[in-house]
Amino acid sequence: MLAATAHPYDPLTADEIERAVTAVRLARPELTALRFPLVRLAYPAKKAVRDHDPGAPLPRAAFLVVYDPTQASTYEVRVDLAAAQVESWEDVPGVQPPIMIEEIMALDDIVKNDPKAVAALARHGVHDLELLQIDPWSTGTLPIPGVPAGHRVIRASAYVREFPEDNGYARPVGNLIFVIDCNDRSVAAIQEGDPIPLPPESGNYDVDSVGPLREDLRPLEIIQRQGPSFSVTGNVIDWQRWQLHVHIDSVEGLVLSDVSYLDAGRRRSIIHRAAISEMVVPYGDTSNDFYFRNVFDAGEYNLGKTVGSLSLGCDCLGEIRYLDAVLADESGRPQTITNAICIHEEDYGILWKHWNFRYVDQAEVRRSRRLVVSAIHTIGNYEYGFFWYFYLDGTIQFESKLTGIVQTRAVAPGETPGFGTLVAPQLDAPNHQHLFNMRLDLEIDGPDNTVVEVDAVGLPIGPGNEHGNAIVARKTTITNEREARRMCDPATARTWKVINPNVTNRFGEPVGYKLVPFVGPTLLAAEGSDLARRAEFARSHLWVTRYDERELHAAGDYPNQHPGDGLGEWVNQERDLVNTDVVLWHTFGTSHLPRPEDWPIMPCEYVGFALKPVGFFDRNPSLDVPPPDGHCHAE
Ligand SMILES: [Cu+2]
Repeated sequence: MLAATAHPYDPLTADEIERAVTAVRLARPELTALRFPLVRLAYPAKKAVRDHDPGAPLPRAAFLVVYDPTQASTYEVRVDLAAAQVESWEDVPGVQPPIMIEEIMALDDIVKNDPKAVAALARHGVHDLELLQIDPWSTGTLPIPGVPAGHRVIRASAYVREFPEDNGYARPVGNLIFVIDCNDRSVAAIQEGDPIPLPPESGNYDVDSVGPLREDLRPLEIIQRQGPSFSVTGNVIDWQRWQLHVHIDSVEGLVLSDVSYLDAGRRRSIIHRAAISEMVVPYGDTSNDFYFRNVFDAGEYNLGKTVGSLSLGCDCLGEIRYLDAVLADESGRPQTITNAICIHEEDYGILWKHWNFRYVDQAEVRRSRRLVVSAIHTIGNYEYGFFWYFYLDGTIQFESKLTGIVQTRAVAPGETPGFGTLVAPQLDAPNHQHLFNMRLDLEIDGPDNTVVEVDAVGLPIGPGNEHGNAIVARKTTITNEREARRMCDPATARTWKVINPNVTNRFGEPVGYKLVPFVGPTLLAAEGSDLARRAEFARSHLWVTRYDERELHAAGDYPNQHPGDGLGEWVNQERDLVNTDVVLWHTFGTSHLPRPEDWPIMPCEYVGFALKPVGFFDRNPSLDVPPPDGHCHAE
């Protein structure tokens, strides 16, 4: 049962994880080799959450994906936590759970202990295996030589380090890939071509490697003598009129729930739940080392488990509050990631201003600030920072910060890469994409909403528009999942407005929030390719579906070694979407053509979107923000 201060979406505690795993083991004691790729809260029914009185008891349950490597079997199990009893146990045939961290950790030994692999490395000039780095690549459904059906596969690439802290991505071993059978813990095949010399330069970026450092940066300090303007109670944050619940999920990472705004004493719902439902990073290089490389970081790698521990004064500045994350490892033990979520406020320039220069020479200006809720994931070579921003004017924004180290490929001296950029001598950074999908279960003043596509269009010259200057908002209601796939249109400043037809503002118009895309690419993999089927979600900027609690992950629950599932399948149900519980799925990201400036470590690249009120309020909701106090300088 929930404690009095708890929220129905509070993640599993360490104790609850242990209870759930113990219940699973006791239910099937004959299965002695079980692994636990996923242990998460079994989300209570949405209606129960909506109707939940704070402090009232609500049953708690856990959902587990359990893998038996001896049988290559996957099970989905639900555990009643109060009774510590298994409620349901289902066999899920034909799927592979995500790649497990322990499988990644085993790669070094598997490769270095395989005589064929050692001989291949020697052919490629690598003789000292002590510091060899082996990276894991998911494999999709491309043909896999030498592996029995149903086995788990990782393709592995190798990088040479000269000392433990050395950046291995500076020296990829070219034209050499190992196919690993994770069930047999063996090298099933070696895919190699002619040896390529190791690139000559190292690529380190720590202080000792890059000095001398510039000396003309003076301190810039954030001081909040009276503390921050937010409060944190359990996993619930209150800031200004906003209230929201946050936690880290093992698959999705940072999850927002129950986002509401207190408007003249009335608490108004905006987001029921928002999280990254999937993300795919496909590489565009056709060589032996790269043609198979695309990763679904959520469904194939458990994105949420890659969250890092943040430290004061570096990742965030000012008055910081942190929340820990407790996630199960694959043996089912709870692990605490301290300071996984950072909560702080940032100054954000001006909120609004007008200088009445003609008659009274008077200016009114207000400062903008935002609440920042963030977490940073490290997935192999890359960092993804997920940042949610809440503003004083009702705007919500999501930003992903992409940084870390670009993926690399060795090329022969003098060779110009066909599908990438030289970032150092003989070092190619192949072109690739980062495509995120945000599942937005919005709830604008209640559960029943409608999505309207809005284009700003100019009208042709004609009656009533004799001068050809007319601009109108062209509105297209998305009525059915048949029309659920939409694309951005920068020329018409296309947005998608989510309205509640049952609640009107003072103009008699339905209240709404609009999704403002920051225009970016969709998937570039060719029609008919393995990846185009598997990453169907990334081929449209927006999808709209009718809410179904089983639909959480845009590429399906098990994209690892799967031919394709998720949004592309679900919309075939052609469910009606008007004045009902709708879910928006927004694909956004970037096509990354690497620059020399991205090496040896990449300055942050930013992608994301905003949610803005449109007639949700009757006027600018930030008029009551007080003017700046005593900190303005005349010169
Ligand atoms: Cu990139």
